[in-house]
Amino acid sequence: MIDGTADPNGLPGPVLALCGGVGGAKLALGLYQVLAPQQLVVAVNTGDDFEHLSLSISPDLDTVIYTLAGIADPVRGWGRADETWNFLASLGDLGGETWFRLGDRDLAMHVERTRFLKHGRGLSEFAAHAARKLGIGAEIVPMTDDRLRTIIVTGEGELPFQHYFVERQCAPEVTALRYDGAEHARPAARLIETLSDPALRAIIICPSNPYLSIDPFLAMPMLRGALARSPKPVIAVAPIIAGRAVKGPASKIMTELGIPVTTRSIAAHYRGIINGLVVDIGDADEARGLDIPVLTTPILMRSRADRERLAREVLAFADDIAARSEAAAPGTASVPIDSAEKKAL
Ligand code: FO1
Repeated sequence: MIDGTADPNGLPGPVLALCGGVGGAKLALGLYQVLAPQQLVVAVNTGDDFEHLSLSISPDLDTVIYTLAGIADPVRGWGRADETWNFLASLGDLGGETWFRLGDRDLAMHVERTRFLKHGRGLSEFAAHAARKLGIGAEIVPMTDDRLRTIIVTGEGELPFQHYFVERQCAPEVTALRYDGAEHARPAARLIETLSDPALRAIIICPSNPYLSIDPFLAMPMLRGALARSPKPVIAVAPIIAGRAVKGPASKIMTELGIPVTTRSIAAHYRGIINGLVVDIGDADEARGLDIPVLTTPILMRSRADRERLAREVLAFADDIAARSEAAAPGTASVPIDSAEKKAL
């Protein structure tokens, strides 16, 4: 098993997970359950972030934090369990905006984050603070501290992400997507440090929506380059099973963009970035003949046992790919990003 430099406790090096909200957070939780806390860094999409009711809202970060802290609502997947909605009801009584539902418990996160940011402290600092306060041992980092916003180009014009996703319930036809600010956004410092860690074991792209949740990462040229050049295994878990999205509007968006809803399309989407793809066992035939290593296994995560099994299998697959590339070209599997490259980042 090639898993980077062992730490003083003999643990393999860290795993970097890239994820969006509800769907991806399930695998991040599985990884959290099977790894030691210090072995996991979760980098989270911030393209969905927005300012609403004068508050700074980071939905995917909060979903990952609540999920790993064990306080996420198990049915909705977003927001907190045992939520009450008195604030929202009172806001509605005053004729305020209620299309984006902020629960009473959840509200504290937005108020405190807004205060942090107003005092010039970054989103990375707030995420680390909130994770620590809620008892999470793993590191949770926003993909960037800079402003980067996903804009959905539709037949009805351009819509900011949450207006498309929540207010319009993904109804408008998508013709394109753009990631405002991506060209100049810098990946978060901890994300770059983790990517350049010689002990890094693997990079896992969680089964999040490639267009809405992962492309905002890849739209940052520096990050796309660093992932493409990484000597470590980069493994994606497909977000679709048998031609349908596991969660959310991925298949609707792919159809509207004229992209076949297949695991082949996912492999093509991540070409040049990934060196392994995990697809559902039911899609084994379709994935046969892909030009990258494929692991076929049940990928639907309904229970804790499902999440843990998938996390373990993904890690073993990554280790196997690292071992194969080490055997083919000894030494290259552990080459870190060099300092000149780090400076460029
Ligand atoms: N999703 C909804 O479908 N409706 C909501 O009213 C809503 C409110 C909300 C509040 C806080 C939060 O952290 C997430 C919230 N989400 C809501 C989820 C969010 O819009 C999406 O899941 C993500 O942005 C997509 O990953």
